[in-house]
Amino acid sequence: MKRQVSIFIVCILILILAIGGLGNPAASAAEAKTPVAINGQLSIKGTQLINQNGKAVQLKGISSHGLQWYGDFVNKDSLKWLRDDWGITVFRAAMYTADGGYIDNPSVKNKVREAVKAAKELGIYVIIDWHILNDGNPNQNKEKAKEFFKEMSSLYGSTPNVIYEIANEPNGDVNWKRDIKPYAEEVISVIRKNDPDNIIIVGTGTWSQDVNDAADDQLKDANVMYALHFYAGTHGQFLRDKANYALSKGAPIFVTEWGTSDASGNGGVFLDQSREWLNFLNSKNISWVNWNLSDKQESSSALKPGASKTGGWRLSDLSASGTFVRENILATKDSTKDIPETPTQDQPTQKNSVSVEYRAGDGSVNGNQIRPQLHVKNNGNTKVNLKNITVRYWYNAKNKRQNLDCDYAQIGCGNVTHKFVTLHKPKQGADTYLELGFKNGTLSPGESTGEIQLRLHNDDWSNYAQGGDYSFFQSNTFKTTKKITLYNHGKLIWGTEPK
Ligand code: DCB
Repeated sequence: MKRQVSIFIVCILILILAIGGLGNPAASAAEAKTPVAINGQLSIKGTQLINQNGKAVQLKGISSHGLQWYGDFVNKDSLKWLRDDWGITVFRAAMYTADGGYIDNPSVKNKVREAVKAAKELGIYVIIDWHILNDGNPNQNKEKAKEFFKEMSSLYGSTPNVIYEIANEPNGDVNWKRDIKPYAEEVISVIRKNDPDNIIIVGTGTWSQDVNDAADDQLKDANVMYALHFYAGTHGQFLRDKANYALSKGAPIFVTEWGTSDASGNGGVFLDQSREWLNFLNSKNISWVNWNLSDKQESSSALKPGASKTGGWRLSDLSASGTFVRENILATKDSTKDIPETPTQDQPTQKNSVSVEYRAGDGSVNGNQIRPQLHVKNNGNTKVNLKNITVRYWYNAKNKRQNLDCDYAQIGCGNVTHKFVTLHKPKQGADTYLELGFKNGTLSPGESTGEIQLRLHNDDWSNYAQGGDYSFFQSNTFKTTKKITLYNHGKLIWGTEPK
């Protein structure tokens, strides 16, 4: 009888173990095929980060806070948790140079090495970030940087996990051509002696916002990307415009740092603005890393004060930012895709489900008003939420302050919002666009907004020369046009932007 009982218990135990094993297929699958096992050596094609099979890859992950302050959160356990529970494919080790960082305390380098070792064992990518900040000109510690990256590249030259970020955020009186580019050339040549191919990311002026400057004067190395950083409470469309400009010039972008907070790392959180940014980044397949993994009492921190330093976080341990970031990494866990053959400007995913019709409100080309009249129409078979849709009318404002009147809209002028955006670099037929948005309402399949009649004028009521404007053409009947563009959540869904 005793014997039967013990056999019974053993059977139960085996059963429990078996169920436990089956119950966690995700963990065992992750063990088998890690992000680096799948993607291997990264490189650049056009502006796109690609994997060893030539497929586009969008890495997503989180950055440490300053390793000299919050290095305890960086260890194999926390990274494993982030890989398995958050789905990160990349981790960034932010090694401050000033502020008690590497220059005064070179031993923080050991944390970087610990992070790389863990990343190798876990099969995730890792960014070694030379985190300049108060030392805004990277040349200030150039010799130290060369020494550091010489050592890192000699250690990791054949480790595909590693990405080098050689200047976090140049800022202050610092200029791409004069300061950053020459610095980058020297550091890159040091790295390339030991490491022929891993990705190198270079920061840009104004805390890594001036990707346009880098795009105008790019580095020669084939596997270089440029850092774009944003804080959702501070930086909006003007910075996405810079990113678009850089991409249009063929400059690859990596968002190695962004926050749900304002630019101080605190304030907010600004989740709507963050969502707008992530939609943009996802639509362009741009890799991103959130700031930051720490429990510091500031809104950009992912963890609540006192959270464990070794992972195992319950949802209640995550801050509002951490919760949002985790969800947005998990949302698109499998992030390799085939690269579309045609550029995103005229992409095949354009299903023409929403389109725009236009007519010119008066016959004059050189008058003191521009009078576009439009309909936005839903040709698809699902309902469209107008709140997500924006419309751009592209034209030349020649640096004059712009005004808009809505004369009539079937859906109500009060429902139509607008802004004028001056392009950082003018395009063919446009130095500006008028962007319309909608406060609410939906378009059922087949439905249209009905007429929206607009009038633009210069502040000084001087004349326009509409003849050269991208979106303008003379027609007194409504015609479908692709030169007025439509966006869903900021993603182009109709038309062709000017070049
Ligand atoms: C960047 C830095 C990063 C900084 C965040 C938020 O700086 F790369 O190190 O992190 O963005 O400001 C913050 C931490 C704070 C810490 C502070 C100083 O979250 O806990 O006290 O660093 O070490 C930026 C980014 C953008 C702008 C300004 C800064 N901007 N900045 O656009 O004005 O001055 O630090």
